[in-house]
Amino acid sequence: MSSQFVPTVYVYEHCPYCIRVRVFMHIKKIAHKVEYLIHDDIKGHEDKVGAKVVPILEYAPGKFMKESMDIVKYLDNLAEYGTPILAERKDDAPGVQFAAAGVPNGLVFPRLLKVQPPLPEFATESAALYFKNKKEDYLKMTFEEAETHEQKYMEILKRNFDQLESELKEGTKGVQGDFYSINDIELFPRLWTASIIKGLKYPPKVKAYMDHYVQAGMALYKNQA
Ligand SMILES: N[C@@H](CCC(=O)N[C@@H](CS)C(=O)NCC(=O)O)C(=O)O
Repeated sequence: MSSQFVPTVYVYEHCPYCIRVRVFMHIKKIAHKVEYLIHDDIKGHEDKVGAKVVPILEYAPGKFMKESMDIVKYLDNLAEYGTPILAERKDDAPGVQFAAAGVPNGLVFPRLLKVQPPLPEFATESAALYFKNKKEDYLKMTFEEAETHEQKYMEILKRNFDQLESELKEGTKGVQGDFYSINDIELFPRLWTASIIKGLKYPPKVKAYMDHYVQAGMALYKNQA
């Protein structure tokens, strides 16, 4: 990457894999631009990486790569951004389970189409409909039905938060200790995702952990539903 070139990350606002790349760029203080793709603009994705997927990193003019962890590792190992900051992933680190399945999708997906103003990737009605159809297939129920399970999903989320709270260390920036690791790149985006839920209360250690990344520059959802 030439020293004048500012990389661009193409994202959907709601995409946790995109937050992996974005939060990493904030903690490593890598100057970058964020561009939003419209969710059903299939060509806009495929022209760059041959697939309908985000995040996409433009790492040199007209040169693109996909896969969030590949992007993060590529950037972390690029000499022009200094020494690598991420420790290897540990299977037994705090938050591994939460990162895998902490936030029920049924709580999040319907809200993504309710926040106002609409998220940038859902700027058109067809983009929102594309998302709704795809995610209803995935959930095997309509968003309206998912909303009837709200209480059950909130109980699951609360249980998962309590578990995470019991695992987290006090006052360290990363889950492994006072340094960052791949585990943080996996965990923070899942917590970020939950921030769309209006009125959600986080346990204190979880909140302090999240605040660290927010202070580094990775803002949570501005609007909730
Ligand atoms: N393995 C990929 C997964 C990325 C991924 O699943 N991205 C979702 C958005 S969160 C996506 O682009 N889905 C395409 C679609 O929904 O049409 C990565 O880590 O980058």
